[in-house]
Amino acid sequence: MNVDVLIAGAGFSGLGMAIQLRRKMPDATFLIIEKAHDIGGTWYENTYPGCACDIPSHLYSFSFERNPEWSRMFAGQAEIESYLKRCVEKYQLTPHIRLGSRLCEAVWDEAALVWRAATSDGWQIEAKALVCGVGALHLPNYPNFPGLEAFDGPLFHSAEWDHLVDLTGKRVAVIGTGASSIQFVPEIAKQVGQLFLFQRTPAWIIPRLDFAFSEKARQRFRHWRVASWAFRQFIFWLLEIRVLGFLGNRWMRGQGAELARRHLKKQIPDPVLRAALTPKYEMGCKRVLLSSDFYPTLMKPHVELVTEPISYVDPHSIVTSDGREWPIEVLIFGTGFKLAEILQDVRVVGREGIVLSEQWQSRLRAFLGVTISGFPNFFLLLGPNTGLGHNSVVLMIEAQLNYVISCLKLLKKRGKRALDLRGGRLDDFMARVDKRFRTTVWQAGGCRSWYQDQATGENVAIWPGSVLEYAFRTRRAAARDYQLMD
Ligand code: N01
Repeated sequence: MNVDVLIAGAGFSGLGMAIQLRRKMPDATFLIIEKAHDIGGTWYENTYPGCACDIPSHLYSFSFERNPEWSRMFAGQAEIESYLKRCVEKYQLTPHIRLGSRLCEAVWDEAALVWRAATSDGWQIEAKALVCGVGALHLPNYPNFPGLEAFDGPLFHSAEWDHLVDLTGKRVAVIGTGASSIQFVPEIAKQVGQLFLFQRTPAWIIPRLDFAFSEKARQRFRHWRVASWAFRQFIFWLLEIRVLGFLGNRWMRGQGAELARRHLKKQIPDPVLRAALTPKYEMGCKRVLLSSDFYPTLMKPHVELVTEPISYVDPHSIVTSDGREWPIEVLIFGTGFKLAEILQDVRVVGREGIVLSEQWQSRLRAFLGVTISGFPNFFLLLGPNTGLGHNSVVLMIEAQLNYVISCLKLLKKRGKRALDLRGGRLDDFMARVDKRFRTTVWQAGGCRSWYQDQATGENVAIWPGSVLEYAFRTRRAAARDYQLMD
């Protein structure tokens, strides 16, 4: 099969790419391949109880496909998934999506200037451009505790929730207190008999100002498009200004930390528990979490926070380093994802036989998080160093979609067939990124996080700047950055 653009992944990134191709390059042919059996990416895979967005929904959606119907300030997983499905329907993408088809290999054919891709379901696809929207957070991290394989009960990860396991009245252990865990812990606590929550590092948590939009409010968003635009702008600026704190403004960070401390003090009257929940690194170094029901859940008599490190797991319990045994029937991992392994399972071979996973062995790197020297017409969406700690990542995706479209238009305008990032551009870009990190809270905030390469400590996930700056830098591809080929 031949297409102009092959897109891997049918989440926000991949679907956004297809929509922008439809809108801005209607003649381009494209195909989306998706490993899962439905569209939605993160919002298809994560179905744990309480799964929701922690960015206001009006901003966690495409600017070109605003949704006046959001039921709440922070929509739940099912509603976000339906939003994406509506986008698919509206732009008639279904015939262009191949589900249950994983990208296994993509090899650049230097003679024909095309990508030759192979999928898990045996398809061979020839594409002029390859866009990779496979996401950064989809490989569940299962810590390897001694004895885990002998655990004699159901065990699953938040991103692979086993809905067949009935938690009613059970003794359940949850490991991890990150963004996912603080969403499902309050939900399952309503059902379980006993909950042991194993915390390695406490998170900074601020109140989650969630509320349902009234029918009247939705009517206004529906009838006055300017209302949803203005609301979106309001949220954008409210969040965007926070970047100053992450980049080094101590006063601003102090204000955030004060809000979080007050929230903790108000909800956790017990000073011992409060101390255990107080972070010892600077706010923002790890993702700042939003919850108004996590702390109250920890106050419930059948919920216990365990801060001793886990030593091993045996068939019916977890044993901590103080020798204490925690008897459990179900084990749930809220332990996040393996970031460094993104695209490691896909053989991407560029010019002169360079293999992407080998090139990335020392570090994940891409120019503006999107292009890589030696891999012509290959584009990453939400690639390295384009995640955010302060604003909606959908804004970064949109900026990248613009950039990819501008690359494709550049080729069209110049009558060329391929572009490859010039040597040196990536090194310069990465040097600037690294230099910037030195003063940011991500580097200087005294924590280790999944944003960093676990071996080197380099931040490989976050964009060390504002969304505005990123959108400006990706507004158009500069021909001087690329070698154009025909
Ligand atoms: O994962 P996490 P997550 N032993 O990596 C702990 C996005 N997201 O799935 O901090 C013991 O944040 C780990 O402890 P520590 C969002 O970008 C978005 O919750 O490393 N504990 C931590 O407490 C988020 O950042 C939404 O010391 C271990 C937890 O497990 C990202 O997904 C909603 C351990 C992992 O937290 C990941 O969130 C949910 C071990 N060996 C998620 N290994 C939105 O609403 C790890 N931990 C948009």
